[in-house]
Amino acid sequence: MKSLLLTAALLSSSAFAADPNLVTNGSFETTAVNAGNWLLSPTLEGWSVLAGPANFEIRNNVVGSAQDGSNFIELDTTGNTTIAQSFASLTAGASYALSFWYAPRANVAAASNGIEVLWNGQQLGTTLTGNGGSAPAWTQYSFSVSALAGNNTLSFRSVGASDSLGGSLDNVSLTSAVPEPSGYALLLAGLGAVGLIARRRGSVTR
Ligand SMILES: [Ca+2]
Ligand SMILES: [Ca+2]
Repeated sequence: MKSLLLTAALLSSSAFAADPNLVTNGSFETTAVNAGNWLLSPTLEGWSVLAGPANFEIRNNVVGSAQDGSNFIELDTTGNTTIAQSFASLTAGASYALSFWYAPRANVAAASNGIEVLWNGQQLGTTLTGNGGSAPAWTQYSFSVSALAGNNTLSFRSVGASDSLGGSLDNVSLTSAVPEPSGYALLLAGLGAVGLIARRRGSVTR
């Protein structure tokens, strides 16, 4: 009895546990960068450069701290770039929750700090920018996006003055916005088992 109830509870809780991040290397931590340093890399796990100089600028707590982990990236590398990640197995028509953190670069004017976020080539929201000041803060942005059949592409591009100084990005996540149908099925199965046990127990003890 107890073990059956426990099983039902575990089934229902696991069905509604936080969905995993579908973004590969969304926090940009897989490339080793010395603390307090930065580098230009032609590769970055999970990501590709769609436009601009063919490098990623990965920074380890230099000119600002990472929002998550140690690394973050700056999109105006040696010029404005567009980086992207594609998702091949999303459910067509389903909604997904996109989240990321943006910060303007310290002591860089808003006209040079812009970043745009695009889902399947369509811009989400407005251009993110800000006057860096001496200690710029990270800001989280969240969007709901709908998946098309086939590949879906998330991209970020730096805009404004292309001068090797620009906005930063960290902690990108994409998660399923609602529980999967299998999650509901597991929950219903768990509740059904509990109800059946309760009825049986009631008939015996009465
Ligand atoms: Ca990070
Ligand atoms: Ca710039």
